[in-house]
Amino acid sequence: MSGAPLNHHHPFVQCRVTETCSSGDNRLMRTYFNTEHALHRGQKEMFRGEMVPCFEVPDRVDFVLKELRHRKLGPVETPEPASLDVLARTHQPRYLDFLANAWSDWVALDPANAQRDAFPSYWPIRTFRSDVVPDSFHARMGLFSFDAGTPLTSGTWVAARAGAGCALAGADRLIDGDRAAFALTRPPGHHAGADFFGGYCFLNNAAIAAQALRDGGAKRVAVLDIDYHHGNGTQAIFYARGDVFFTSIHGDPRTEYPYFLGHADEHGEGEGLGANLNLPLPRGTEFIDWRIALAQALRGIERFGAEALVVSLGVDTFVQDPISGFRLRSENYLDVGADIAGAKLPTLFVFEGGYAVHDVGINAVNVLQGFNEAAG
Ligand code: OKP
Ligand code: ZN
Repeated sequence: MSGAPLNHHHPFVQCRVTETCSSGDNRLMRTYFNTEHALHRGQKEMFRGEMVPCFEVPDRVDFVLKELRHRKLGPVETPEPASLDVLARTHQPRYLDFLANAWSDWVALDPANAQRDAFPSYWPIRTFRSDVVPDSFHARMGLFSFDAGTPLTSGTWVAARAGAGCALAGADRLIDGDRAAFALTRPPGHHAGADFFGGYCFLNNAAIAAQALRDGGAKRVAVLDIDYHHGNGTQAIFYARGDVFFTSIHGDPRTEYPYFLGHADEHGEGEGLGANLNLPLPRGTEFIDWRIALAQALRGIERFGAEALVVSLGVDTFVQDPISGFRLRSENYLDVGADIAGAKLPTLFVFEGGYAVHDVGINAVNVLQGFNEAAG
């Protein structure tokens, strides 16, 4: 982290429009790629009572990387993994401690566990206590998770930590004055809360970046989540805070994962009241209606007065996505990027979902290219 203190020369204060931001390189979008990502490679996931091959596979980001290089979007770099101190700005220390030791705890139960991924089976829902961290590893898995569809593997912690480092490096780029950056990483992050994993997510990369932007001098930061699934973790992390605005366009939680959060009447609480905007849409929604919701989200961000923007970039809104229900086409993603550029904010894209593996690269890079072309 650069840790640059806020002063009157700071880009966040000096300019919200790209032409006046001269301290960084505005022509290229730098990508921070998690070279450790394949260390997280789940074998199977629980899906409706059956173990099925994981949807969230290493190939996903390799297709994006290939497409980025093909279109010469900008340089690709790999930063240092996130430090525990920086992660603790967003996640609870007891959760980080659990994650860091989970794999060795799992294998300590039985050496044969080294060959199988770990899953939770027991959860402390209403009426149970969550303040006592159990000695049992099985119980800890449940305490720190919310679904059975997220395998914890031998390389999960290392991969996730390196991924958070990519999000942090991207935030640093914006602090140094760049117009935009891209954190290309998996596992994704937006379902992970301050102290829980789930939805294929362990560390909330977008939230970690938003916090780093705050710590780097941006007074108000917005997170725009355009993944098909509601970013319950990001919402929860900032729900009571007035300094980070969260807005999300997603499948209606009445029928879509993660089911228990993401309704339109969730507006934030306390200091955060008014700083949360959910735009749930029915399964089957086409781009024309999705784009109206995007305009509404962007109006919310403008009204909030954000100085920097983090985009949770999921492309599982694609018509052919195997686990999602919106109907966006590849060419629509160019418009998505252009619309986001219209916010005229320093923007960090953080890769999230997208499971139509062969199209994920084209779709994600279309957003970035559409952004670049509109940003000029
Ligand atoms: C993560 B991200 C399929 C059912 C849904 C969880 C979906 C997580 C999506 N096994 N499982 O938001 O793209
Ligand atoms: Zn998703």
